[in-house]
Amino acid sequence: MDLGQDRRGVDMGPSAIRYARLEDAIEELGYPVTDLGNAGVPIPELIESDESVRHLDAVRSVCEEVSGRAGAVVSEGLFPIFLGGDHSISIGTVSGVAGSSGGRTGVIWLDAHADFNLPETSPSGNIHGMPLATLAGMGPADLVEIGGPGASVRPEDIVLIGLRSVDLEERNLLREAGVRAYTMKEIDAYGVARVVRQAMKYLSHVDRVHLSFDLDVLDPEIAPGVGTPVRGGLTYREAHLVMELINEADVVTSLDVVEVNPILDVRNGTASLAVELVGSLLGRRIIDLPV
Ligand code: 5AB
Ligand code: MN
Ligand code: MN
Ligand code: MN
Repeated sequence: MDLGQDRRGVDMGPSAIRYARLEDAIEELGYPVTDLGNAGVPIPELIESDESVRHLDAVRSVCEEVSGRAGAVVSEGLFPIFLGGDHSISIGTVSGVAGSSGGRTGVIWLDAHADFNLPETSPSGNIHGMPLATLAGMGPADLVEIGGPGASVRPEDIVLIGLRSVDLEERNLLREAGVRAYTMKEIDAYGVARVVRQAMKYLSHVDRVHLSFDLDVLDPEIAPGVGTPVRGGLTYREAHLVMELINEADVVTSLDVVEVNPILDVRNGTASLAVELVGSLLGRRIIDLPV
């Protein structure tokens, strides 16, 4: 889906990621994969939106479908991986995962942005800047209700990592909600390993963890194929280390891979890097010897 923002192309993200052989990469690790195909998404040229929140109705109906399908997969005890698409799909993925699993769902949000805007604070009207606030119960009522009434996750069960572009009013919302956030400053100052270990400790009380991976958390030099690039992101090795350390903690139970834009990409490099990083998250080792 690319209805949550105004630059065309992220709707082709899932094709690019499949083409970069995600399925093979996971099967090589010994896990069987079933591809459930695409969600039914209208193309923006065919729908009209005079909404102040761009394409609100269409995003709601897509996220409702995704939420239902997410819930069904989790109920079977399986690990769902959701390919975006713009980040508004996470309103569907996280609400579905959280709503059908019982207990508390924690969220790790890897992103250059906080995605914590409300319609009233958004500078763009784009829903991909609002999913996290929505999941915490604060977004447009129509979207908050997806997957069941009320918030899908508690603000204190959310950790943001990699921030470097947060709007002014969005900062106040994050502070008031009490969300834990590690910006690139903390990563530069303490190192990515310490940040990830602290984040894991912070989330140790939850029953399951959803990892929402916006490719724009990576530096645009290694991941140019994203809609909203911001300088100063994770390096190649930092990104792998984040995934390797999250794998070591063995807590993640569902995953989004979002915001890949093949139109802006170079030789499918961003999608290929996404596939590599999912491999590290799911346990690919450089060497199998004990150290
Ligand atoms: B993404 C911005 N904060 O709300 C807004 O890529 C950008 O899912 C949002 O992280 C970026 O429009 C959304 C300016
Ligand atoms: Mn995002
Ligand atoms: Mn982002
Ligand atoms: Mn984006």
